[in-house]
Amino acid sequence: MTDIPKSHPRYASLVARERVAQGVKNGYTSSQGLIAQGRGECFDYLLGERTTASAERAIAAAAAMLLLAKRPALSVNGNVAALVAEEMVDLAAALGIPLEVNLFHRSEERVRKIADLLRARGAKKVLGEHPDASVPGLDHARALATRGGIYDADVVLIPLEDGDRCEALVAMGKKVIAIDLNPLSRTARKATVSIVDNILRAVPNMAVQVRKLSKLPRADLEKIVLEYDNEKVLRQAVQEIRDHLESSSGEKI
Ligand code: PTJ
Repeated sequence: MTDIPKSHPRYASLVARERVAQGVKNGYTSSQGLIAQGRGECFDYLLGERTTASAERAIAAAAAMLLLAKRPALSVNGNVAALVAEEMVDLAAALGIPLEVNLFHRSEERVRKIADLLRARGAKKVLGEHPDASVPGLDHARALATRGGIYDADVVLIPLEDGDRCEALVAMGKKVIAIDLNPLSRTARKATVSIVDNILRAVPNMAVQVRKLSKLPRADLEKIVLEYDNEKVLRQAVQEIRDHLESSSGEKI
């Protein structure tokens, strides 16, 4: 890896870039993942590279929804593996559930490499290497899913996902939690809960919230979910971008 000095003003962003590039070199991240990271970076810049109030609200609702779920599932793709493998393992441990490798540009070799990486980071159980079902409405290998995992989950976390698959999972009747820095993306618009935040900040924050909220009675969790309004949160995320642009440019937008 390139040696990036901690004093560099863009240290966090350069490290993230390096991790995705390393994922491509190691064969678990797709080359398209580099483009996805660039797009994400751009939106993070517009947001001010911070977890906004709307993202905090979405993270709390997502944690409550995962805790209330009968069969929650956590999806991992090549970018997620490159950026937050350890943190996803910790989130799965906090919920006591497996992780499932689910790829857009699927190859059996990448699935195996990601599963191996997650196991090396401490994952107890990783699904996705032997899919036995297909998400209806999606073509080719990207539809593949596992019974007992994403296929029959009632709540699914899909970080950095493509809009089609998000829509197809919602059409199956699932509650879908997205992590996507673009509040205008189809994924963010179609998901039940959209966390507009960098996955680097969102996943550790979710694990903290899951552990904290797990001490609450079910009725309190239900209240958090009931009061959550995703459209409002997405409007607020766009407003937060505008506010940041106004404060950093000194121009009224
Ligand atoms: O590993 P695979 O084959 O499953 O492929 C994974 C990618 C991410 C390449 C694939 O799902 C893809 O092409 O995704 P998209 O359509 O580029 O969408 C990714 C979304 O994630 C975009 O809206 C980005 O803004 C957003 N994003 C990128 N990096 C981050 C991010 N959101 C949060 N944190 C990031 N670090």
